[in-house]
Parts: sequence; C-alpha cells; structure tokens
Amino acid sequence: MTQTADLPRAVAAAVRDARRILVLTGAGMSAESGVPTFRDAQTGLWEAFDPSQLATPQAWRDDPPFVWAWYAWRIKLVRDVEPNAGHRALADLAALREVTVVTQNVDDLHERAGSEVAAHLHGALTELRCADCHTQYDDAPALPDEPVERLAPETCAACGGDVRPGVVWFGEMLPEEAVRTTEDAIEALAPGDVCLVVGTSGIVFPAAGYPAMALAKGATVIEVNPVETDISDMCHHVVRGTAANVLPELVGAVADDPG
Ligand code: BV8
Repeated sequence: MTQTADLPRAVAAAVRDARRILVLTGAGMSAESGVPTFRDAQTGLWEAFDPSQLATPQAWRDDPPFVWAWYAWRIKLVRDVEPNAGHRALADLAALREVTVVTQNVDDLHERAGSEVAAHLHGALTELRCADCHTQYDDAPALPDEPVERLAPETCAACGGDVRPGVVWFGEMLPEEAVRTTEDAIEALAPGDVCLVVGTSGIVFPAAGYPAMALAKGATVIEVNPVETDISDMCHHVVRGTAANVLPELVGAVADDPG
C-alpha cells in the first residue's frame, strides 16, 4: 500500500489504465466548499449536538421544529456555497473515463459541478416530503437568513402533516434504487478498474461496506483523505491529501496521458 501526500505514479497509472472508475464520496468531498463534515464539530447553534443524534426519526418525532431548523440552516448553507475543484475534477474525469459517482452526501454540489450522480445513498437535502403521507413537497421552504433554534416545518398541502427533509436518517433504510444502482456498479467492476474513495470516514453502513465489495471484485481501491480512516488498511493506495488538491492533480495526470 502506498501512502503519500503527493500523487504517487502508481495511483495516476491505475486511474489512467482503468476502464471503469467507481467514485464513492463522503462529507469530506464538500468540506472545501465550506460544508461542515458530519463528524467535524458542529458550529454555532448546534455545536452542542451530535449530528448522528439529530439525524434520527426519534429526534424528529420529539421536536420537529428543532430538527427542521437544523436542516433549514444546512439547506441555506449548501445553497450559498459553490462546488470545489474536487467536484469539478470528477466532472472532468467523466469526459475521459467511464465514471460512476455514488455519494453519501445530501448536498447537490456534484451535480452543480457537472457530474451525473448515479446514487445519493443518504437522500438529498433538496428533496422534501410529508412525514405523514409522504407526498413530495415542491414549494421553496422558508429559510431564515440566520440560524434559528426552532423553525416550524412547512405544512403538507395534501394532509396538513409536517414536511421533512428527504434524507435517510440513522435507523432508516437506504433508498432501494440507490442501493441497487450502487451494487450493480460494483458488480460491473473487474480487475484493472478503480474504486476511488474520497472524503469518508468509513463509519456509516451500508455505504462503508462498498469499498470492500469493490476490492472483492478485483478493483484497485484508492483512498483520498487527509487522515487515516476505518477503510484505509484495505486500500491498495492511500493519498493523504484533500479532495480539492488531489483530484485535480489525479485527473490532470489522466488527461496528460490519456493512455
Ligand atoms: C441502515 C443523511 C438498515 C442525514 C446520513 C443501530 C440501529 C440502526 C442502524 C444501525 C445501528 N447500528 C449501526 C447501524 C447502521 C447505521 C450506521 O452505520 N451507524 C453508524 C454510526 C455505526 N446505518 C444506518 O442507520 C443506515 N441505515 O442501516 O438501515 C437498518 C435499519 C434499521 C436497523 C438496522 C439496520 C442509514 C445511515 C444514513 C444516515 N444518514 N446522512 C443527514 O445528512 O442529516 S449519514 C451521514 O454520515 C452523512 O450522510 C455523511 O456523509 C455520512 C457518512 O459520514 P462521512 O461522509 O464519512 O462523513 P464524516 O464526517 O464521517 O467523515 C468525513 C471524512 O472526510 C473524514 O474521514 C475526514 O478526514 C475527511 N475529510 C475532511 N476534509 C476533507 C476530507 N477528505 C477529503 N478532502 C477534504 N477536504
């Protein structure tokens, strides 16, 4: 396993020679856009709260306005930031190789950078639905200019229920279509293909199990993360750097020598 902060030649060669590249991204992918990662200390009002305690059906049942205030803040935050050079590099890579992007992230920064996202494993902040009758909610929610501690959720026009964010909370099943698409993409991998794992701590399942499944298919697994994670040991290569620094260099190496 090569571990380096610079881009090792073997990593550039693996991506250059790959027929298919499966990219699995986590919250670290959006960190350089200014979106806090899930396990970084929360900022401001929610500093005292652990996201994995907030992102649960129980938290919503206990206090919908408190949970909705957190999501409204996150929706506004994502709306006000831009994709970073890492997002843009992955969009560029798709013009050079067959790329499948699967993300745990609930933001739309991959799409805004030009990537087609095959699966949002944990849903999407921008998809709202009624918590009771599940009717999709297409109106723009009221978003406060500054974070607030409580905010009344939008009301479902069909049944009067509270509108919730279309994300997957802990303890909830992942969208079947997202899981199927991801598992099909892994099934299609063969020796010589690459699984690029960017910006995830490898803690949350079933997403955290996908790199091992790619490894079992003979793919070369490459981690891009500034620090060691729960999946580092299984990777063929680990590049200790950030998404916005490493990915443009990696894609540049492929573009310079399309192979
Ligand atoms: C499920 C949406 C079947 C919400 C998220 C007990 C009961 C029920 C389930 C479980 C249980 N015990 C375990 C489970 C399974 C559970 C789980 O895995 N828990 C963990 C905590 C152990 N999983 C589930 O519940 C899943 N559902 O299993 O259903 C089931 C059902 C019932 C009963 C049993 C089984 C649903 C999980 C989905 C949760 N929803 N998000 C929201 O966003 O509000 S998960 C959340 O964590 C985000 O989506 C985030 O993306 C995701 C994963 O975290 P990461 O992406 O890895 O982010 P993290 O902050 O951890 O790490 C960031 C990384 O980036 C770090 O490594 C950092 O070094 C790096 N980094 C930082 N800066 C950069 C960088 N990298 C590159 N560049 C940088 N600049």
